[in-house]
Amino acid sequence: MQIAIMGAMVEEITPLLEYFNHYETVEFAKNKYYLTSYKGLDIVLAYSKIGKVNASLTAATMIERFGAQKLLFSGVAGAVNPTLKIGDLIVATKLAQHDLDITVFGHPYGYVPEGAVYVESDRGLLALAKSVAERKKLYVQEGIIATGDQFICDVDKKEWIEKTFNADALEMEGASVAVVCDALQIPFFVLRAISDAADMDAGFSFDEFLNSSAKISAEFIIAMLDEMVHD
Ligand code: 3QA
Repeated sequence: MQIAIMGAMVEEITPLLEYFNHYETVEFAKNKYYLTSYKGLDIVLAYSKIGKVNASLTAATMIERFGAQKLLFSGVAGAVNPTLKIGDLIVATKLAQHDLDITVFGHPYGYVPEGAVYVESDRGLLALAKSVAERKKLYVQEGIIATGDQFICDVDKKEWIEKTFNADALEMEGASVAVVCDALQIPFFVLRAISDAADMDAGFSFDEFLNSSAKISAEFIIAMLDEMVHD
């Protein structure tokens, strides 16, 4: 089984690279892909660089060029749902692109013809996350993640995303990865630990908590890999 693990920023995959320790580096399309194996699982690891376009390229590359059969995204997110605090984990049940707008033609926000507003995560991976959370006595909230090519640091924008997509958290890559995986029929899921509340203080909060929250997410991914080894 070849498993892809991706983040957007180097900080989001550094805890995983440090954990795996030995890996081979392959360069492709102006990016680096790290190949390793963990307890018999073949792993391709990469950070895409920020945003939907970069994330799409990386997800497609991991699947088409490196043969990934499942994709796990690990990283940080801005909280929309006020129950989510710094360091809390959220796993996406479904994801939408909040910056996609052809509403003048009568379509809903986030929709393009032949697409869908929401792409759903793989149920098997969600179930796996749930059982790992129970075993580790960790709380992982399930919810809707909204994605767009903007760092949100404004309460009005955040509230618009909340009411338009019923979103619980927001970030800049998840939904694009979801579209790619859905099209290529690869089970995926997106896990994020909260780094900020997408408000006025988001920039400072993000800088302060990027590393610690990225680590919380990465550690949960490793616990999931440990569980995958057994099936
Ligand atoms: C944005 C990163 C991008 O990959 C999306 C973090 C956390 N809080 C967010 C928010 N709005 C949107 N997304 C997020 N990630 C950071 S850009 C800063 C780069 O600094 C999730 C995310 N409020 C690099 C140093 O110059």
